Order: sequence, then structure tokens, then C-alpha cells
Amino acid sequence: MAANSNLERAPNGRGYLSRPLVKHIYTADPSAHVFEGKIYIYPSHDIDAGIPDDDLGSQYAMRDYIVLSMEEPGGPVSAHPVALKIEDVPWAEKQMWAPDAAHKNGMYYLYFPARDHQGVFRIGVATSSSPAGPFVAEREPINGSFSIDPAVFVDDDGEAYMYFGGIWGGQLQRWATGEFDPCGSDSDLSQDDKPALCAKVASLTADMKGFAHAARDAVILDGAGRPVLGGDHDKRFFEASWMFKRGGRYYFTYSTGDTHYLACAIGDNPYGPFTFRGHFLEPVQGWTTHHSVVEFKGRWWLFYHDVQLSGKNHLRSVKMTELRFNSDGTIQTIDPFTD
Ligand code: FUB
Repeated sequence: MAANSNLERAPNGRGYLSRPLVKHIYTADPSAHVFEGKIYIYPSHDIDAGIPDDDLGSQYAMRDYIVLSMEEPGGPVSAHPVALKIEDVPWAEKQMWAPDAAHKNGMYYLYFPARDHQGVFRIGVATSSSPAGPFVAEREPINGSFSIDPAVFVDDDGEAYMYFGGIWGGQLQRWATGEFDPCGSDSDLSQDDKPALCAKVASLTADMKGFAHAARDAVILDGAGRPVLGGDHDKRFFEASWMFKRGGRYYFTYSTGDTHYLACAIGDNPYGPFTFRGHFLEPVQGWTTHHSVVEFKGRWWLFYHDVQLSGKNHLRSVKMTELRFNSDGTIQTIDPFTD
């Protein structure tokens, strides 16, 4: 795919709703949090490793993490020194994909997926006394972890939960039996008429470095109270979990992958089930869509990415825009383009 010649207009002829937060590096999969009164963003750090695009995402060959921060939405964005690199993670071989961070016990925790030396995606944790790092990784991945895209939510009572998983290249479908299937499918099990594969959720141990129990399914129900089916590609979970709480309700948000939406499902407790309540970001430029939602000083913000700067699926740029809610608590749909 050729790089854009006109960075103000997308290939569809429309303008962009918002601008990249930084332009000197490629960033993606933004997980935003308010720490120490500022917004910290934990993105993937996209690089061009010269690997052709495939359905397993081999072209996403990232090797380190760089944390971004800003004092206020719309203000200058700082890119901090490298927070963690693959050479410093004994168990990881390649593909440092979408990370997240949490704060508890006076420490900051960086959660990240990577392929181990057997080619299996696992999720690791690293700690720092500073939200920007540098982070020191545990020697082993989190016991019982697998697949990609960790998102950690700390509830008002201090309990922390990790949501994770991603199908296709994220390998979630290979864990359908609870064990990794090395010869398993690289798509979504062709279970169009059966309940879709679910994201996983586990509460974290008090030290934030382990699962308190085996991961469970974060079930998404349709409007009739039935699990969303595998064939419903507009609604089913693909990757990019996020969780936030608003008005006492738990918002599980995620990407639908091959239909390129960000979707929302709402529940009454952190384990779900969650009822599908619509799309809130229309497809962006680029194959992947990924995000986080954070409240800052009484306003809600969506962090997302697209490929405005590069025109290439694996070289993305993090953006932000304000998120608004309807009176029934559903999220107003955002069009990432303008006319
Ligand atoms: O950045 C690599 C992968 O692309 C992420 O893990 C997915 O969520 C998708 O954004």
C-alpha cells in the first residue's frame, strides 16, 4: 500500500476527525490512564521490520514500549525514554503487542503480550515506581496467561481484573480446550452458528502479578439475552478489550476485527455477562482498530489509532477525541472522518 501523498485527506476523500498525538514515531493500541494528575498513554510502538502483511499479523513486529503523557487534552505530548524492551524480557522472543498499565500498592504495573520462544503468545508484567518507567519485567509470563491484548481494570473496591484475548493471529481460538493446540486453527473455528469465542477475564492477585483463578469467559449477549454467535462478525469479540465503569455499570469495549468496529457491551459486574449496546467508533483508515476510554476532569476521552501518517496497516498513529454518552448510558457513535 502506498503512503498517503495528501495527509489531510484520507483515501476515501474525507478529512480526519483528529490528529496524531505524535509524529516522530508510530504508535498504536493506546491504553490511557490518569496517573498523578496527568494522562499517561501506553501504546504499542510500531516499527517497519520489512515483514509482509499476513492474517496472523506477522508484520506487527514491535520490540519495545514508549510511554506518552500529557498534562491536558490538546496540550503538548511527551514521549518518554524506552520503558521496556524485548531484550530485557527473558521469556519473550518477538511481537510486543498492545500493552496496558495499572497503579496499585504504590507501584506501576505494565502488562504486555509477546510471543515466547515457542511462538506462543503469553502475557507478562513489569514494574516501576514511575508511570513512565523504566519497567523491570518478571522473568516468567503470568501463570495461566495466553493470547494478547491485556487490559487491567481496578474497581472502586481495589479488586483488579485483567481482560485479554484476540482471535486469528492472537491465538485465542487455539486455547478453545483450555490447552494450547499447536496445530489449531488460525481463524475463528468456523463456529458461525455457535456462541462466539469470548474474551477472557481473571481477577489479579494482591501483588498484581498473577491470576487469582483460571481465566473465565467474558460473555457478550445479544439484545435477546443469547450469546452473540460466531457468525455475527459485526458484534462478536475479536481483540482489543477495554473496561471502564460509569454510573455503577461496567462497560466492556472491544474491536470486532474483520468488520473494523469498536463495540460496547454493558454489564452489572466485572465478570459479565455484558449486553451488546452498539458500535461507538466507525472503521478507521487501516485494518486494525484499538482503543481505550478514560475520564479526565469530568469529560470522557477515546484514544484510538489509524494509519493517516503512513498509509500502512502496521505503522499506526495514536489519536484522541471526546466521547459522549446518550441519556440511556450508551455511547454516541463517532465517525473518525469529517466532510
Ligand atoms: O498491535 C498489534 C495488534 O494489532 C494488537 O494486539 C491488536 O489489538 C491490533 O491492534
